Amino acid sequence: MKFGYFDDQAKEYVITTPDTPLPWINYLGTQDFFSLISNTCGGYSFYKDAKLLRITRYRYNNIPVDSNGKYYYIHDGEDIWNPGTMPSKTPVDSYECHHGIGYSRFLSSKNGLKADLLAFVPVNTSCEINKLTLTNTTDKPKTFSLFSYVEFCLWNAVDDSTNFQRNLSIGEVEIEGSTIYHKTEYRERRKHYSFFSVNCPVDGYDTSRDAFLGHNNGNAFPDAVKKNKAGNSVASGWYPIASHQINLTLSAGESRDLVFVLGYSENPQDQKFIAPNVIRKDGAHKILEQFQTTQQVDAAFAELNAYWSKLLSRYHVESKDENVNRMANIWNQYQCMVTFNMSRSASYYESGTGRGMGFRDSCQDLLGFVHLIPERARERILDIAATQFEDGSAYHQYQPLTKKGNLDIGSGFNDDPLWLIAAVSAYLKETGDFSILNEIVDFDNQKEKAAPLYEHLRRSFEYTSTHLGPHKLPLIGRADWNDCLNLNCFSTEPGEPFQTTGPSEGPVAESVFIAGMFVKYGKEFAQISRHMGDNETAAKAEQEVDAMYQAVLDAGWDGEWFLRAYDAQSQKIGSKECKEGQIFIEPQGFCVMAGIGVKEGLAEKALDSVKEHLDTKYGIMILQPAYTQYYLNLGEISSYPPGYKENAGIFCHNNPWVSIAETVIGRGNRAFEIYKKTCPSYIENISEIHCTEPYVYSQMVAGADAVFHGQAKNSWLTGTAAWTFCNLSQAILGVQPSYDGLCINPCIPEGFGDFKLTRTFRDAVYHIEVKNPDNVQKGVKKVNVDGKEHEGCLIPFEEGKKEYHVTVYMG
Ligand code: BGC
Ligand code: IFM
Repeated sequence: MKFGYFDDQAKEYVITTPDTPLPWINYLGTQDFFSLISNTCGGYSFYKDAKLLRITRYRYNNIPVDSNGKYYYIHDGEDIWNPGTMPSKTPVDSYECHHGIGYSRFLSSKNGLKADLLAFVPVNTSCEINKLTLTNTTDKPKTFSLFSYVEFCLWNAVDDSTNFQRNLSIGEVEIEGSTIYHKTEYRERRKHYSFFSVNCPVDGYDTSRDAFLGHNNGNAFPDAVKKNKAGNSVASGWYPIASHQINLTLSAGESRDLVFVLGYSENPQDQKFIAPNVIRKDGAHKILEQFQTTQQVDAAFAELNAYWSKLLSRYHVESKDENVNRMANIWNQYQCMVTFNMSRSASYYESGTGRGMGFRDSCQDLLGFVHLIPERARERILDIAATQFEDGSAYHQYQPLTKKGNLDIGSGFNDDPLWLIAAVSAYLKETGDFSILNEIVDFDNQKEKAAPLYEHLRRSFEYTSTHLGPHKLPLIGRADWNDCLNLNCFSTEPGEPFQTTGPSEGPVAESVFIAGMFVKYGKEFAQISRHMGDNETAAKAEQEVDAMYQAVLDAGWDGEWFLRAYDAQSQKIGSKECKEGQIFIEPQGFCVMAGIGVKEGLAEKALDSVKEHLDTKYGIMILQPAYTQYYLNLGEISSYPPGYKENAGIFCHNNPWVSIAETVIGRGNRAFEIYKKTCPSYIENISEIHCTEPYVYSQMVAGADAVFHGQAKNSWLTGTAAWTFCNLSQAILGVQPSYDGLCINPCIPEGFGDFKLTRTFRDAVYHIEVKNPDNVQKGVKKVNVDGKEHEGCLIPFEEGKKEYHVTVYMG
């Protein structure tokens, strides 16, 4: 069952009912100012950091689940209704929510009054625009009133939801014509303020939540709206909000545009001549004067669309398969931008207050983003690397505003260092900009400890090679990619909860997954070293990679598949000898991606085992059999009920690893089968089972052991976005950036047919045609570049050349 449809022309998903199985959201904003917005107008805004600079308030864990947002109430005759239907839930005569790329649009109507609400964050401006167009479609004049509503958050979202003894006394607002300023904390010279304004005179306003809603009222039918009379309240402490009242009369057929702007601004540092509580409004004025007219707003919206069209055109495929085209050209790339911006901080499943930017997460997000805006990827790499410790290990997370490592979480996830190599090598391949390796980057954010980025990579590599266990496999530390496999969490008492903050590294527990990473990214590091002319380091790295390869063959192979790990007692994890958790997905995907076992014939076996033991119709599960009881020696993983999350859920993130691994051994049919199973567009018609948004990936789909097999959770912020984009764009469709140029080597299913691709690579445009006359799954028999026959799949990049015409004949 579907709850809407894709409009590929408009690059939109059109939701046709407010009653989606879960809130289906979108993200507004490209750089600093961001909003989350659901299909019923729920959500919130923040500037740079969802924890520290939260602009509007949202209550997670609320009832109903999605019940705060930016709302417009229309009081027309007897009815009070909202364009997105929430919070009044008054039935409307028509409803559509169009989630587009960087904007959302709500089209609804009631009693002959049509509302068209367009929400977007303009490029390079710290505000969200809500353009509301109201049209009287009857043949008589219509008189009604409109009320806007946003609830301010007192900036630090954690403090805001906990420190009431203070916060209920500090709220301050100021009103200037149609602009309401939220200036709590301004008194403390914290620089920032926000404002909510409309481009017309108002008939009233409210800034006190209680005055607007009425005593003990929810926000479904505010008192002021019911009475048709704003209270002109001026909040002092308690709960500051911003609401405008606008009375309107529209003649038959008449339309009226109203432009609401929610903005963020910072006052200049030098404000010593201004009383601390008097707001400097010039920042707000500058923003507001750009959006006073419909023409200005339409121009800003056109600019946003042009911005996105240009970005998305950097990778564009035309194949017979509309799902592939839609995901590759629109939604998958879009989600990659969102995950790049948010990491795992703010979604409807991440509160924005817990996790900032993840070291491993952001490194992986970058893999799917680097082709879009390489300059931002560069900046991100340098920020991430600056949170690395001198020994090569790293803070697991950092706060986006301060860019400082998060002390509460600390370090000890032993896969982290290698992800930095993954990110940097992706950047180098995309851009050819080796100068980044000479950038001087802090360790632990301390200037006195800085070293070139290349040295950071060397220490990443060395951290792993110097932290090996008894089987010469990498020590796992607190966990590797699988956060919940905590093999060093020694609980003292039976039944006591696991402690992931326990000894971060036992001398014994080892990870075959990290071994796979080390082989894959160790090879990259060696190649990077050669490019730097550091042949000695390269040769040493290659030796260590070879040794690790051997260690995996010696101690990481279980007979039919790769083992997952050794625990703190050196017991096998992910082995046929185990009672439960006999096979895990991660090492199968990663070891084969790294090339381990390919020539020995083990790769094929491992991937066949994945199919046999882990596959379901909704995707590949992370492990089997699920843990049915809690095992103290395994940590959080077995704390989950069977079928959910890391305990045998379908982790969408590592499905593409297996799909890519299949392309390594040339099995295009199977690679694509795997791709399809979790691909949002392919499973749109089971939205009632899948439940999350059909246009983006979710972190997890419940596995076969779960009660709700097939139901997804944690949509949007997942490494799945980047990895599936790598899978589709590089492994399946086969356009692979490499240090020296673009390599084209597709691995597609039979019957996929010919396809065309346009790829911007280092500011040159590659027009690629892939022809497959023999209907093979992999293999290139002939390449033509600019009309000339070309040897091999790699098309070297030539400085200054702006266009390449490439034809690839598979066979
Ligand atoms: C786990 C959480 C864990 C988190 C940390 C998740 O996938 O299921 O329980 O705390 O990762 O990164
Ligand atoms: O690898 C992690 C990721 O960092 C956060 N979400 C879950 C994944 C698997 O545990």
